[in-house]
This record gives sequence, C-alpha cells and structure tokens, in this order.
Amino acid sequence: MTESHSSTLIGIAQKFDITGRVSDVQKYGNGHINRTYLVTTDKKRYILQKINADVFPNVENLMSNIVAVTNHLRSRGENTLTLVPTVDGDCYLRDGGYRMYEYIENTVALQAARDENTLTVCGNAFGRFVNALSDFDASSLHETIPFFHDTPRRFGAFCAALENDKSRRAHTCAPEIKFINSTGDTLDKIIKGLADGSLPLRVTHNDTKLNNILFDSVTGDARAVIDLDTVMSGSMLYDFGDAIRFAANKASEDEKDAKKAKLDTKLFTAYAQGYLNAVKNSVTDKEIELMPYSAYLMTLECGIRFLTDYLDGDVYFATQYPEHNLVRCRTQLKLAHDIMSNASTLQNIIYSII
Ligand code: ADP
Ligand code: GN1
Ligand code: MG
Repeated sequence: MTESHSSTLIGIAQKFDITGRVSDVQKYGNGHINRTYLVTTDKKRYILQKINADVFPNVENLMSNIVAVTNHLRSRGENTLTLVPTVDGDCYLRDGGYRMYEYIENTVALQAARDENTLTVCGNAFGRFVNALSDFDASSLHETIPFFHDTPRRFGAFCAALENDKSRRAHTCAPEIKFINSTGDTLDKIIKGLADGSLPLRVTHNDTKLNNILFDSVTGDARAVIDLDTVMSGSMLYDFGDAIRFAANKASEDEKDAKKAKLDTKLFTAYAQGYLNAVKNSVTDKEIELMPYSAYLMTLECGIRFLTDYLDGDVYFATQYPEHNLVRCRTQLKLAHDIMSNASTLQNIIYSII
C-alpha cells in the first residue's frame, strides 16, 4: 500500500466513532469481494471495509439488512458482528461506501480445515445461524444480489458470456465449456423445489465458506458467523452445499493441479454431523435427500461463475493473475464430478447420521 493510500485510509477510519488514535491500516483477509483493512489504534482494533459497489449496487439496502440481521442475532443470544457507526451516527460512510466492524479479538479465519472437528464446529455454527434466523421477518430483507443461487440463470449468464467472448478467451477453455454444457439438465432441483413449495424458503447465509466463520484461537469454538452481505431468503441446501464445496475439498479453491480436487468424505461427514445436529428439529425429508446433490450443485455453480468471470475479463472476483478464474473453475468442475460419482456413498453417510 502506498503512503498516500495509507493516509487516505487513516482519514477514512477517523470518520468512524473509534476509540483511540489510528496508528496503522493494513490490507487484511482473503475475501474475493470487498476490500478489507485492519485498523489499529492505540486502544483497539477494527475492521474497515470498502463495500464492492459493482457487486452490491444498493449499499443502503445492504447495510439495512446487516443492521437488522445483527440486531436479531444478538437478541437471540448469538455472538455476531458489531458495526461501528460513523461520527455522524450513520451505519456506514456514504462517501466511498465504507463500513466498520469491531475486530473480534483472539479469533482466526481458516482458509482450510485443520481437522474433522473444525468442520463439525463450522457446520454447527452455520446450522445455529439458520435456526436463529428462523423467526426473522424475511419480507423485511432486501435482495442484495437478485437470483444469487439461481443456478439455471447462472448457466444462462455463462452462455451469454461465451457467446460474447469479450476477452477472446473461449479458445483457451474448450474442455471446461464442454463439461459445463453437458450439465444443463442437472441444475434446477433446488430452484424448482423452492418454486413448487416442496422445499422450504428460509433466511440463509448463502456464502458459507469456512473463512466466513471466526474460530476462537484458543478453544477452537465458533465465535461468529461473518460476511453477512448475502443473507437473503433461500434454501438451507445452498448453505450446506457451498460449505462442503469449500471446506471438504482435498485441494484449495485455487490449486493449480485440478486433479488434486476431490471430496474428503471424512470432512463431509464431520460437517454434516455438526450441521444436522443443529437443524435436526426443522430439516425436512426432501432437504435431507438433496444434501449430497446440493454439494454437487453449489460446486458446479461456483465453477460456472468462475468461468463466466474469466470469459468476461475478470470483472467480478478478485484475481491475482490472468488465469486465476480458470484455475478456480477447473478445481470446482473436478470436485463437482467427484461428488456426483460418489452420490450414493454420500447419501448413505447422511442417512447414517440422521
Ligand atoms: P469478503 O466479502 O470480501 O469475503 P469478509 O467480510 O468475509 O469479506 O472479510 C474478509 C476477512 O476479514 C474474513 O475472512 C476475516 O478473516 C476478516 N474479518 C472480517 N470481519 C472481521 C471481524 N469483525 N473481526 C476479525 N476478522 C474479521
Ligand atoms: C465470494 O466474499 P467471499 O470471498 O466470501 C462470493 C461467493 C463465492 C466465493 C468463491 C458475494 O465469497 O458467492 O462462492 O467468492 N461472494 C459473492 O470463493 O459473490
Ligand atoms: Mg468472506
């Protein structure tokens, strides 16, 4: 970070109602969407985020969701993010679109599972999250990203990106395009289930990556579910499937050797145990039946989104090098294929837990 950028950020941090004098601002975390900074004062630490206005065009609505959701979670006795208001008493800084949270001390965001217990704790935390929001008035929530997990629509956006081939990259990803094109009729089970009422609509997190949980550095307990930008009405299967996609993969999302991407059935089992233990009183038979499918679908959807962004010229996800989105797409397609090949084993695991 340049000196002038750093002093601009210090100036921005001081527009919030913080304790102490800012001594340092550093880039922080591994999120793909917002720009996150750690702000240190002589008294406390804070998280400052520049909200990605391309991804979230209505920041006002987004922030009103976060205020309502964090208040609700707190009223249900759950630990959650604490927003720091601006010195003018607003919940975010309109000039530039920044918000601030108290830094949750003595916690760690994991980029990969440490062991099976990590996943049981993570599954339990996301399960408790959906429970705590079960009596939240969903109609008061704004849709921050419309059709976020509408996988057939994501496929449609991919087809359009391919047709436009804006960055002249389609010739570099023929096998991935072929694979995605072969999956077109496998994408609609959840969206159809929600539409015909056979799957319940709930308030869900929708971005259940392992690094969206803060774990206590000493005890390993879950201290908070974070990254609340996509809390919207949805299916709990989105949360289950997306968590498996990221945390129960033997390889990381950006592993360059896609062959290494493979479902770790022990980690799958551990996550499912934690999740089902939390939601056992409300989960329905159809949700249980579709849990392995949801892991396939959310993984494939993410692969489709990465390839769409690659074709569009890397306009959505933060990337570190030109093929980054293609590399990510490959791990997701390999993992989706692996999950589908093991569907009956995974089904047996789920039924043995329930
Ligand atoms: P993105 O939407 O870009 O993923 P996140 O809100 O998930 O942004 O934040 C990125 C990272 O910043 C998290 O993975 C975590 O490491 C860290 N983080 C965010 N909020 C806090 C907080 N309140 N306390 C401690 N760390 C945090
Ligand atoms: C983004 O914000 P982050 O890094 O937690 C994305 C998710 C993707 C994920 C892939 C708002 O999550 O949907 O699954 O990257 N978030 C948004 O790593 O698009
Ligand atoms: Mg995040």
